Amino acid sequence: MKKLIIAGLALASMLSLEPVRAQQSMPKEKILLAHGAHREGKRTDAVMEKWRGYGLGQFIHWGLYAIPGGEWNGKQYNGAAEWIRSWNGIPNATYDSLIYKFNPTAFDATAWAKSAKQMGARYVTFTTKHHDGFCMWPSKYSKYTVAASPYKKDIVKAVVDAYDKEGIDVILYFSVMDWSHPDWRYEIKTKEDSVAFERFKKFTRNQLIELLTNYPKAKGLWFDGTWDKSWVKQAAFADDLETEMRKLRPGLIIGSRFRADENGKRHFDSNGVLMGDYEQGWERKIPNKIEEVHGNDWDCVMTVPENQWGYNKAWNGHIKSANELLEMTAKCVSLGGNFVLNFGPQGDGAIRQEELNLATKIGDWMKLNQEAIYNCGYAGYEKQDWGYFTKKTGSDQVYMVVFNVPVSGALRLKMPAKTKISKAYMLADREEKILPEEINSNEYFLKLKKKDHQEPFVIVLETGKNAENKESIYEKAKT
Ligand code: FHN
Repeated sequence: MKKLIIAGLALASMLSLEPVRAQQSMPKEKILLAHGAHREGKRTDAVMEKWRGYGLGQFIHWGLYAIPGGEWNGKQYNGAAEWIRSWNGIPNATYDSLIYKFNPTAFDATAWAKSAKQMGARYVTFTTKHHDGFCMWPSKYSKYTVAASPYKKDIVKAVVDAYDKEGIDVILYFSVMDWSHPDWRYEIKTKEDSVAFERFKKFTRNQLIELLTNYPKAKGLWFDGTWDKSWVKQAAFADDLETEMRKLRPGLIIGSRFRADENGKRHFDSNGVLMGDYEQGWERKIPNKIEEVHGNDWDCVMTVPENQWGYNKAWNGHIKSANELLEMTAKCVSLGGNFVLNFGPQGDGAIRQEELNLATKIGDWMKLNQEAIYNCGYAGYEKQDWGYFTKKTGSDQVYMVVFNVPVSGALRLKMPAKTKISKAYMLADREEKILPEEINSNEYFLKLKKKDHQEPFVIVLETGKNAENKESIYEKAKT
């Protein structure tokens, strides 16, 4: 009996020492699933290791919706510009005839890729087909593609080649929901719906295999439009298709939006385990604590205005500044995720000046400070008021990405127990050393030489083990 209790306690303490687990919320007993997650915990292969270290990415939403740019017959559509086809005022056929106007003479994939490179993006997610169903590649399974537009040329190929040339990995965005396909259904209510949806499933499979075959340089697929009942009920089909795609392209990266399990659970299966290689639920929101990401890989996709992905002429509401976006980048990296910033090129293919300016500003900062963003992740330190800690993967190098300097110019720093600062200096100027002043056990002030910083900056911390027992110097308050 005694032995049993000891074994139980040992197991319990082992469990509590374990890092945050992959599961979201574990049901009491494990449910047997035929189409649940294929793996628990993070992928450990080189492709995914690279993905994990990207830090910063670019999202591009480009399609026919960029031509009206959120405006139809002089009226402004209040939703996201790429959803304008769903607006009551517009007959579908009228929207679909935008294909005859699609001739983006200012489109220059190399210029896009160079701007992304300058910004510091290490991967790009590009819309091959958004909800309207228009294909940016000459798909042989659809007539609604670039091939039938005045432009004619394969845009996906141009993007993949140009970004690949700049050393930026490409992920292909694909909306399963397809508003213009006659066999698409939101829900399957009748025998006819069921027959039509079977055809739609085949069509979807064909297009995905076609994309993977045509663009072997692409590293992954970014799924969208997978929330409707019709698709959620296709657990077996989607599971088989995922297996087929992974077989065709070993190393392929697929997020948690692709398929549901047989109980209709999306992102996390009925046992609370992530389905896919990374959590894809962080859209226009960022977690606040490491516990919220459950030990999984994740990325956050973010718009510059509140909710506009495709080009919107109006560019209304709060427009995020470069510093706000950099703060989001640092926050994501500090919690082990990547930050992906969206761009919505115009109908003529040019990227609007406001977005180009943001990219330049972010890139200028990244040039000096990227060391704190690339191949970095959660440092294991308590969050502090001045900004975010990041840590170089596989080393003890810690970075303080500072956004708020107190009026005193002294940054308060709480280190984990028995960790000392052996050196602190500015990343942008390594000669600018900062002497840490110890103010309590594992607590320091870093007094900045300059208080009026206009831009965020990074301090590098070289840390070591604190062998001395300082408990006797700093007595804890008796309460
Ligand atoms: O409805 C889309 C939206 O237009 C946009 O593509 C975003 C990007 O993450 N995804 C969908 C909503 O989740």
